[in-house]
This record gives sequence, C-alpha cells and structure tokens, in this order.
Amino acid sequence: MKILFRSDQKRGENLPNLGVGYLIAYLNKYYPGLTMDVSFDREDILEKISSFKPDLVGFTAVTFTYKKVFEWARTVKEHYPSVPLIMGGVHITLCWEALPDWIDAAVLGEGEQTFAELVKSYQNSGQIKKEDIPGIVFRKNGNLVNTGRRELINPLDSIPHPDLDALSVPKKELSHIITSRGCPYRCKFCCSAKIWKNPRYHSAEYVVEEIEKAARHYGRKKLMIYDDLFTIHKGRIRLIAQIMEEKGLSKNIEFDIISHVDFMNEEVIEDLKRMGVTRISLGMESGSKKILDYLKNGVVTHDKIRHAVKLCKEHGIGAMGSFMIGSPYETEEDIKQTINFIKEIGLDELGLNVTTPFPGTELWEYAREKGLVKDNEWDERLWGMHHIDEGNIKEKIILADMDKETFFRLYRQTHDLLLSIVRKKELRNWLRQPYNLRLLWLHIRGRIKAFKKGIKVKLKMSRSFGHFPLT
Ligand code: B12
Ligand code: SF4
Repeated sequence: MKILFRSDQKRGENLPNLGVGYLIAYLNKYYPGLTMDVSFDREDILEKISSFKPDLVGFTAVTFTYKKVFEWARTVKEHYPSVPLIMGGVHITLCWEALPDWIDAAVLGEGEQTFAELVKSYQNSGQIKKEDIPGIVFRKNGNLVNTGRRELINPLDSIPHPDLDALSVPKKELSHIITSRGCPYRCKFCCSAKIWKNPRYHSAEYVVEEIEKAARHYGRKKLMIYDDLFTIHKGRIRLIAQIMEEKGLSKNIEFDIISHVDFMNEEVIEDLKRMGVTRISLGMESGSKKILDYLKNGVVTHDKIRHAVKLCKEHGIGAMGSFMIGSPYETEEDIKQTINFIKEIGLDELGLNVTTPFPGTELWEYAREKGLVKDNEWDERLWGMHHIDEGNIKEKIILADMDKETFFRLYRQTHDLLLSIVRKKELRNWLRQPYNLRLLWLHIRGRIKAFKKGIKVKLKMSRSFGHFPLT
C-alpha cells in the first residue's frame, strides 16, 4: 500500500514538520511494508499523485496554513475522487467541526496510533469511516461523527525518532527536536493543553540518541529544543547533560531551548550549561502586572523574570524574552510598562507578538464572546505581528480595548525597541567572530597610527607656523 503525505512547508525547510516525520517513522516500525513519500508546498501535487499513485493521501495543517491545505485537498478530490484524503495536525484538531466534505476523515491530536489503525482498516476492509477507531472525525450522510478521544501513547519512547530523510531536511543546518509532548500550564493564549493534555517525556537516553544522530549523521552544530517546556524535570536534564558528556557530545553541539521562569534555578542552569545550551527563551508576555497575571494566570511574576534573566547572564547564556501586546483589557499605560520593563531587564533577544486568539485557547473564547469571531471560524483579520502595517491596521481585529491609531503607534514603538535589540545583538555576534575581531583590531590600529601621524604633522606645522590648533 502506498501513502503520500503532503507537507505544508517547502522542500528543504530546516525547521521541518516533525509531526509527519514521526508518522512515517512509526508506520515503518510497527506496520512495515508500506511505501511512503512526501510532497511539499510549491510542488505539483497532482503530478506527484499521477506518478506515485498513492492509495491514500495525508495532509497536515496549522491555522497559519490550513486554507491553502484545504484547497489542495479539494483539487486532489476533484481529480482523484476515489483516493481517500485524511487531514491531521493542529488546526483540524482544534476546529474539527469545520471539516469540509471533500476530506474523507480527520485524525485529531496525536496521530501515530490512530493513523496506523486507519491505514490498517483501509488495507484490510477498504474502510476509512470507522466508528470503532477512536480519535477520528468524518461525515456520514452529511452529519459529523466524532469517535471520541484516544488514549495518548505511553511510554513516549515507543515512538521512534522522526524520519528526517523522508522530510528532505538539509544537513549541517540549524534544526529542531521535540523531547516531550504537552505542558502543565494553561496560559490564556496557548492551545497546548487542548492538543496534548498532560505532558509526557522522552527518556534522557532517547533524547541523547536523537541529538547524537543530529550531530554525527546530519552534521548539525546547533539544535533548537522546541518543547513547550523543556526544563520541567531537572533529573532528566542532569542525565541528558551527563550522557552527553560521557559521549563527548557536549562540545560538538549547542542548543537554544524554551523554558519557564518557574524552572530556572542554579542547579538547572548549570546542567543546561554543561549540555551546551547557549540561549534560553522565556515567555515574559507583559511589563504590566495586570496583563501578566491575566495571560499567565498569576503563575509568572516580574521578580521571577528578573531572577531568570540574572541567572542566564551570570552563566553566560543568552536570554530571549517573548512579549505580546494587544491583549484583552490592555491600555496604553500597560504597553508603556511593557516597553519600560523590556528596557530594564536587558535581554539579548526579544520576541514581540500582537496577541492573536488561536482556536482552542481562552483568548479564542474571549473573542467569540465579544463577537469578534463568528461560528468558530478562523478569520484572517485576526493575524497579529506578521501582517500589521499602516495600510491594513484599520481592518485588523485587535483584542485590546484601544483605538487602532493608538495601538499602531505603540506597536511601532515596541517594534523600534525590537530593532535596537537586534542591532546590538548583531554587533555582539559580529564581534564574536575571530576574523571580525582581527578586522576591528586592524581598523583601530590604523586609526591610532593615523592619529599619531596627524599629531606629528600638526606639531611640525605648529612649530613652523607658531600656532596651530591640535583639535
Ligand atoms: C516547532 C514549531 C514550529 C516550527 C516548525 C513548524 C512546524 N510546522 O512544525 C516553526 C518555528 C517554523 C513554527 C512556526 C509557527 N508556529 Co509553531 N510550533 C512548533 C511547536 C513548538 C512544535 C511542533 C511539533 O513538532 N510538534 C510535535 C509533533 C509531534 O506534533 P504535530 O506536528 O502537531 O503532529 C502530530 C499531530 O498533530 C498529528 N498530525 C500532524 N499532521 C498530521 C497529518 C496526518 C495525515 C495525520 C494523520 C496526523 C497528523 O500527528 C502528529 C504526530 O502525533 C508547536 C507546539 C507543539 N508542541 O506542538 C508550535 C505550534 C504548532 N506553532 C504555533 C504557531 C502559532 C506558529 C506560528 C504561527 C508562530 C508565528 N507567530 O509565526 C508559525 C506558523 C508557521 C508555519 N507555517 O507552521 C501554534 C499553532 C496554533 C495553531 N492553531 O495553528 C503551536 C501549536 C504552538 C502553540 N501552542 O500555540 N512552529
Ligand atoms: S505558553 Fe508555554 S507555558 Fe503557557 S501553556 Fe503554552 S506551552 Fe505551557
């Protein structure tokens, strides 16, 4: 049986869609004998179907990409009506009621086991729409059938490492891994809990094996660990650092990770340093206590943030803070407090977003109650940061109770702040290169020589003319 996956990313993307890589690896391990291939964004999917002749096509989409992905699926259905189309990924998991009728079924949430059962069912009985397979949605006589939530896979290590070759991931470039699924917090803007429920973790051994593959097989020098919350188990971090040292890996590869101020202490940061972490991203969200408490349910405080940034600085690890503006109840004063707070704490990197209510979040419910979104339908006007400019601000939907002119003025101020931090960071990075340091030294030496020479000339001239200003 042949399965074609359609990625919503371009071929050769260095931060690939790992979900599809996990599905392929899982099927290969537990259901050997399938032939699988991936088609990518900007490649002709109809041509691929005509040459590969799949028995089934799987699509993936996040909210950012679902419109184009649904369109691809529709085109495929028009040309190949007998090939079953399965949709998976974050967007359909959160908005399954909007499953279009040109898609045969959707897999909700964690996909490996559910998709494997669907494939098996199709192989054995030619059936996709099966009410006894938990975790799927399909249409029956026009009505939606949701077969209910599936148990999550345990232990997580039973899922093999994602198949990166199938994803055509380029070698020797920065890339990312995921070492856990889920997060115990419930921030108002995040849908993690709706997708993964409570967190599960890969063992330290599994993680180091994946890092080793990335370093030795794919020649990576830097990896992002994109877990929702990597540092939650300090024992696991310690073990990862220890195994990496034993294998001589720590010196070969460095990491950017995402953490949480509640899990930043001396012990953890020393182990992170040992394993090679050079940058930590932290959700800081707002300089206003009112907004921070609202977004993070009172879990994160400004003192905890200050402490976390101080720890990073003391250990020579770059601190990246992500903030958002345009949240519900936010006023001009709150955004000014955010600007001041960013200036106060001295970050190495800054992430700024316009608060966007994604499906499956409390902000989404807020937007619904306010009548800003209709019928659980995604509205392009909700997009923040990426798409705001002078031309389109008027039609954008913002959650803050503020007129758009004021909001845009403040948005520009935060953006300028972002640029100034980027410039400083660029200068620091430039100075870190030995070649650039040498260039700088040659430049300074040249200036000193020229200055000395200038003084000599001026002295000579002043002697011959009696008076000549030195400056
Ligand atoms: C790594 C990452 C990125 C990377 C890589 C993107 C990628 N496509 O994987 C980068 C940096 C590029 C990125 C960018 C963005 N991201 Co991002 N990202 C993540 C992150 C942290 C991990 C993704 C991952 O690998 N998950 C692990 C795998 C196992 O899960 P998965 O991909 O969902 O796949 C599983 C299931 O969904 C399902 N499945 C998926 N596809 C299919 C297909 C079929 C056929 C089947 C059967 C099943 C199936 O099975 C898979 C295995 O279990 C998630 C958070 C998270 N923990 O998931 C956010 C997340 C996906 N990102 C998010 C957002 C908002 C963005 C941005 C819009 C951010 C921004 N402001 O720019 C952009 C969008 C760009 C884009 N085109 O995707 C949101 C998405 C919310 C939404 N409703 O869409 C998430 C959920 C974060 C959050 N909690 O809010 N992101
Ligand atoms: S934003 Fe981060 S800390 Fe908050 S719930 Fe999502 S993953 Fe967890």
